[in-house]
Amino acid sequence: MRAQDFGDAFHWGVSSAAYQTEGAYNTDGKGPSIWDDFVRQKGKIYQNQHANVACDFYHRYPEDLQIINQLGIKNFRFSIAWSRILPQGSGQVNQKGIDFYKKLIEQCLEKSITPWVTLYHWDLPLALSHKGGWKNRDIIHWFSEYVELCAREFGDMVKYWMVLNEPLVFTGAGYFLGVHAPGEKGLIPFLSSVHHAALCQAEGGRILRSLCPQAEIGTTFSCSPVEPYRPTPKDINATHRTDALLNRLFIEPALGLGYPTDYFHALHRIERHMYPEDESALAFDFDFIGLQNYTREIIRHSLFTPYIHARHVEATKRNVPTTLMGWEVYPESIYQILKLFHERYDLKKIIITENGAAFKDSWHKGRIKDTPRRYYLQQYIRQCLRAKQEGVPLAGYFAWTLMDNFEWAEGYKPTFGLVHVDFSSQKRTIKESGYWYGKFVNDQKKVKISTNSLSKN
Ligand code: IFM
Repeated sequence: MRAQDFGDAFHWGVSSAAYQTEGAYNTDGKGPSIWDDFVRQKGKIYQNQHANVACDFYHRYPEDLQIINQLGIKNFRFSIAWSRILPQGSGQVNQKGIDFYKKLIEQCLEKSITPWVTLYHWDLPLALSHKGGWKNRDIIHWFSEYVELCAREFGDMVKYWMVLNEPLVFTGAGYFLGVHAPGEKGLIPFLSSVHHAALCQAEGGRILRSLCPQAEIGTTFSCSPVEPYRPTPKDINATHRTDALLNRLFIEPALGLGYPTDYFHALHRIERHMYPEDESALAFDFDFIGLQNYTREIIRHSLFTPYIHARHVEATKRNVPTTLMGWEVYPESIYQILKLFHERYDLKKIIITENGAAFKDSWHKGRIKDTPRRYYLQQYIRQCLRAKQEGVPLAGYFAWTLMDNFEWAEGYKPTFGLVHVDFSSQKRTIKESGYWYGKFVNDQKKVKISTNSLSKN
């Protein structure tokens, strides 16, 4: 397999997110976000860790861009922290925050690294959360103001935009399960947040298109192929319901298909939050769809799981190789999801905006040998090529993630980075996988794929 097999126009990159890397949580006028608040609540995050400093990317971004450059990676996906530029979420603009992102983007461009900007990667301004956050329909106005500001300030330098990162995760984990910020639980907070996020997704696209006509506009979805545990009608129906939730909930309204209520009837309750004009307001013609895939899910019927009556069978109980997240290593998942989205929706362009793995890294003579991560990337990329060769309009691949960072409720324990970060000294060390990825995306020569099976972690 060669990077060139994907074609010269293919976008190879690395992904990251503001809250997970920037630190500087209250520096230069930044306002607090829901995550700054959530991490302070005892017992929410592994070992009560936080991202007050994280990778200190706010101060060290020139060094990090240098690493991206050294590896010859040409595309860098990062997000803007809403409360760094609008500390209260709306109203007063923080010029120092604007200046930070301008410098970051300028330095990318100087180094011939193309910036790919995500507008919302989960760090809602706390002031807006106090007014109901994603549950409050006013978020459409707050979000529009934020998107307009970004478009006006950065639109002449940024071509590639993603409106939301994984809306199912921030609404599901944040407003239904309560395991992510802001820690709310229940169907009503979840469905109202879903509907407002879906409206913002489309409205954000419209604002970008009107203010930045040259822009390529996308949004990103977490997605996984789902399979029934047993071929029984109950498990098969549970799998359909899970598919509606995991893979269809946000893309179908964006495509003008409405919410996927066919299998998952509890979703009908979302209609209570809808105004007559919303059906058309949910749709937007995105230039690309970002898919983020890590694994597959095996689903069984479960009477005791409210609303969905389905649960996944944990990979750790299935005797399969797993990552530190407990996610199955299953390279074909990325092929299956690419085929599924292509065949179901006939999308114009798909970008894999995240894929990667958390493994324990080991030092060997001053270098980090993370062979399982290298194998993982090689095998998943191989499956992307397979999908592309079968006609999927795949135009890019971004590894998650540039460097080890704050993995939300799991803290710093699962390390996904191509670059190791020593959080006590902030020293960066490129891992074997990072060198491999840089070599692969540049060097057009054949890179041998190991046939060794992935070890169980
Ligand atoms: O770290 C996250 C990222 O913020 C969103 N997608 C999945 C990654 C790994 O869990």
